Amino acid sequence: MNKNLYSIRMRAAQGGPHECGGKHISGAERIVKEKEIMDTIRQLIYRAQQHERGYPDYINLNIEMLNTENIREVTSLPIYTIKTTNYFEGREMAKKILELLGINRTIIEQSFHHLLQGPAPNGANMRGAILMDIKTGQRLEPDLSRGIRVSRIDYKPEAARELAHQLSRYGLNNNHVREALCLATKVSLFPAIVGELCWSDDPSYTAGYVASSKFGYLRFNHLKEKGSARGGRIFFVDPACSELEKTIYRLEQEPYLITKLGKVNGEITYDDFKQIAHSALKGASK
Ligand code: PML
Ligand code: MG
Repeated sequence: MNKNLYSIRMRAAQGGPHECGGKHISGAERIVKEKEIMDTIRQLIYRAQQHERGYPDYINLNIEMLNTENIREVTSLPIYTIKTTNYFEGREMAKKILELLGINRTIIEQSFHHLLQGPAPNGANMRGAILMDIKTGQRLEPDLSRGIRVSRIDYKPEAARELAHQLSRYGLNNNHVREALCLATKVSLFPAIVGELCWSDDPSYTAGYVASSKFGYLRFNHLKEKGSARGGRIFFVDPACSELEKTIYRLEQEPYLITKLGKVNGEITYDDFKQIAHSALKGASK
């Protein structure tokens, strides 16, 4: 069993705390044993101070013992990289996949517009995710500056080691992929959320993904232009869900550990994806 596990969360900003208008620099988190706390804190602070988005003058660290009985052990989503040569192509494919998830094109265009313009009321990126009603496009997160911060997530050490090994085969063993897969896996397990769209806010990292329980974690090496600091996450919410408050609480508070890995695949074409989607949709209708 998981004995005495701790959630350690770091968020860093420039120009003061996020709550006082500081610009988000970086955020990361781990679930570790007591004896690993000090090393983990050092790694997270180092990460905050080395970030390409700037040097933080505010770093918040949170250390909390978890009730191990409440930790859910789950399997990560299967990963695929859909071949793209530029971000126009990547965005168009991502939009088509979101349509297959039952979201209409107008709402999808609105979601892209949010991430491209900076969705916080002051035009900045958000630290957390946008929640968007797929029928009306209405934003549902209680705080439009902060968004929903999915938290208390990590891999069990054996799963983390195996993932690093699998991702290395495709040159994908980096923090972005490992952490985004972990987050997207948790989010995909909530029936209220039909899918997620994300791309990085780090100027040098152009990749992003569409994730869902239906199709898995579908990455694109290009969803934005290099040099752009615009990025973030949108969770598409099924309006039939009557338990939004509970879902938000669980996304932020409930601890999840990935103990098993879904398949880590290499690059596929959009036509390959169509085959995968066809089988997934056929399976779901049985
Ligand atoms: C981020 O780290 O800012 C989000 C990364 C999204 C893409 C990760 C990937 O390459 O799969
Ligand atoms: Mg970032």
